[in-house]
Amino acid sequence: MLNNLMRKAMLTMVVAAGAFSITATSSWSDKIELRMATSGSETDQRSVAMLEVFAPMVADFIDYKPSYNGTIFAQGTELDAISRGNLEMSIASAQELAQFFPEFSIFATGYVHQDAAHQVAVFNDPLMDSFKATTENELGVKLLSVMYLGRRQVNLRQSKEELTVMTPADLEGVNLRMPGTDAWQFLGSALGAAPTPMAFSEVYTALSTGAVDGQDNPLPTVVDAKFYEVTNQIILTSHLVDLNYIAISKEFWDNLTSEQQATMQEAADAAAESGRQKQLKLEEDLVSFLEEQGMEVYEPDLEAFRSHVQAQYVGSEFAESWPEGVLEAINALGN
Ligand code: KDO
Repeated sequence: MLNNLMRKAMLTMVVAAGAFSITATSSWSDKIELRMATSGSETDQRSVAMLEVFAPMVADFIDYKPSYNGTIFAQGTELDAISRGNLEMSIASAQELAQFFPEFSIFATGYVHQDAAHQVAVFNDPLMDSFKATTENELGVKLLSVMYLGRRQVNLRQSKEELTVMTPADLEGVNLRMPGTDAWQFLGSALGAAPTPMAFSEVYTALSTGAVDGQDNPLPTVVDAKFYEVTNQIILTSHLVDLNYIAISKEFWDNLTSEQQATMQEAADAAAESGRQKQLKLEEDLVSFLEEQGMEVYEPDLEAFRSHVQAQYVGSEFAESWPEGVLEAINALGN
């Protein structure tokens, strides 16, 4: 009798355990792996927003797998990897897209975007439709949402006493690291400097050894990457209100149900907004932090920079690629 009871109890436990593991297994196997690669750090606000806002909102059906600091895919190779089916998502840039489609350089042009709100208005305006369609149809990449990277500033090793920068002429001969694509190099030249192409992951060492004189990035990046440890001044040129796009494989997107797509779109927009607000708050607070670290932070002759930079783009190969009327439409969306 006892044996029978124990046998039944054992059997019940085994079946229950089996059911649990099947349930557990089936719920995990229902999740689709989504690999996201970025050259940004794990502590960068865009990465944090993707992990803390995007991932939980899609956790019912997505197994989110982020990789940072360009470890899996070097900066600038992510879009090609997505296009080839080797990656599902990246935090992409207009400058990288301009390597495939030159017209994207309009969103990487100095002094065009005015602020974070302007970026959102532009991304959601019908003027973006042809740009989004091109990336989907020709690259297999869907642009889900626009992220705020921040206002890019010139950041130099030299002290202000050694080199005071008030106009682009003061940057002549300065070896300024810029990211590797043509649009970035053009911006570096438009600022008046001598640009050097270099991946983000190499910048700290290059500044510490003097291989370059400086770099440009928003203040949150200068702090997150600790560039203030190896530089002495920041010139508040605000030469580019910079952005990134949450870019996803179109094939991956098309395989989702319409409900899953709606959830993922909502999650991407929520993550972009969360990261945007944190970056804006950081930009407000970090000038004093950087001055406490001994950095000299000052505003140059902004009108001299704005007029010089914009003059370089007029008649440039980049401006030739811009669709008729788009610059005017972007400007009309500003304040
Ligand atoms: C950089 O390499 O300076 C840059 O700011 C370029 C951006 O488009 C973006 O790739 C960014 O690096 C990385 O996300 C690291 O912050």
